[in-house]
Amino acid sequence: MTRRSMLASAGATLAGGALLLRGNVAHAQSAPSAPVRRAPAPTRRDWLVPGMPGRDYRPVIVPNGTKLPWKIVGGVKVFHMVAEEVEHEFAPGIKANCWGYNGQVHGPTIEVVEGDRVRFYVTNRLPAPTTVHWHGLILPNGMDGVGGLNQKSIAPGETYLYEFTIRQHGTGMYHSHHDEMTQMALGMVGLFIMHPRRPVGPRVDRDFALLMHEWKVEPGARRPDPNEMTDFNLLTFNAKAFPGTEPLVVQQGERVRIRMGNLSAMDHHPIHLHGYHFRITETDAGPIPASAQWPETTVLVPVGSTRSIEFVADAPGDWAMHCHMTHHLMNQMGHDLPVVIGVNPGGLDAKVRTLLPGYMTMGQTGMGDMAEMGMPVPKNSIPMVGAKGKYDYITMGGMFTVVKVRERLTGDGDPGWYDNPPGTQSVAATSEELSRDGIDVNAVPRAEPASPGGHHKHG
Ligand SMILES: [Cu+2]
Repeated sequence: MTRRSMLASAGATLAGGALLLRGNVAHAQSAPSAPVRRAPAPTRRDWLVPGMPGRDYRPVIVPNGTKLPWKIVGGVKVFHMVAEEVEHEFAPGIKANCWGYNGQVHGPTIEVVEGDRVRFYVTNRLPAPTTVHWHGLILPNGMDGVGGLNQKSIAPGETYLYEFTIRQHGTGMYHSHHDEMTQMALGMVGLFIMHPRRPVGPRVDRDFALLMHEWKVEPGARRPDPNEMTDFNLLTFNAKAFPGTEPLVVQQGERVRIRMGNLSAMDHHPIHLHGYHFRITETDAGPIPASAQWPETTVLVPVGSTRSIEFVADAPGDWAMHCHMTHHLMNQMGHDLPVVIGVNPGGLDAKVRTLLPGYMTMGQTGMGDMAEMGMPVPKNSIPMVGAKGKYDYITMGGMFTVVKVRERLTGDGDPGWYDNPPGTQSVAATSEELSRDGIDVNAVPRAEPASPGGHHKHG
């Protein structure tokens, strides 16, 4: 009998004990006349002593994030989550009134160990009912948190109790499962990290966790629009759009894991890491055997899923990591604009200026120069792309961050920009280099046929 099957069979009797507890609390608060279903008392505990950070696991790093604190009562890890309205900043310059947990959007990351007994009190301070669903977790049906199906929804002012034993390890999530479209769009999501009780696989030195989401915050508005279906204008890692995203800081030679979850409303995200080949080591249903792990440079993280990747950080530098859907690299107002690339405004600007003083046609060479030239943006909004980089303007926003690998780290903070060793960086070609290699920049550009029947002629 494996440990998992042992836990599973013992857990069947424990589910009743958990119901009993929940029933008592709910009884006292909300339903004095409802009959409380009495379940047989548990015959034995199906959980282990609480796993402790440092001793039993190395805590995950959540860039821009927080963790949910806990205490131990009678061998059980006890948490308290408060669903409430939260003012959240997506990037410097844009804030919105969201819904989250414990003052955070997304909610704080939950971190536990396989075999832990966990007890979550959930207090609802929202004006609407809510529930918490523990996404990807193996648990008793009555603890699964689907409003109406598995439990009464938690009314405003009520506190409900969820209790179960962690019977797996890997990366899960949590989110509201009442009026999902509204409540998840407003931010009621979080990560649920479960460490193995004993080490599995190669030791990981840095263990990062990112949760992806997408939002519609109209320029100037203060409330994300939960009704949006396609035109999201803030694409986020841990609820931050670049340049609000913290870098992932790594020392050269370390083994790195990056856990990624996706609770966007409508979009899967292919996350691409530069400079490395990584392995996809885990889905939300657990680890992938080493023989079945895929080498990749991009990992597709579908909505409602998690994926973990691992690599050894042998190459120092500032390596971009971003969603490869290019519209997910734009911030507000990067969408739905007329195409004016290549347009010669001629006398148009002067004519429009008689009506709109200061008018200037923009975008004839694309979007890249728009933020850099300081295009004014409406109140409570941000430029559609980027931030100043070391060498130039970084023409990406949204779901973009940087993995900063350094030969030697002096602290855990942002080490600044990477200094490329001389001779290892792209710079403008000199006339000596051009003449050495016979490159005439004014020559007609050439291409050659690439198929046997090819008759492509150009130059
Ligand atoms: Cu994306």
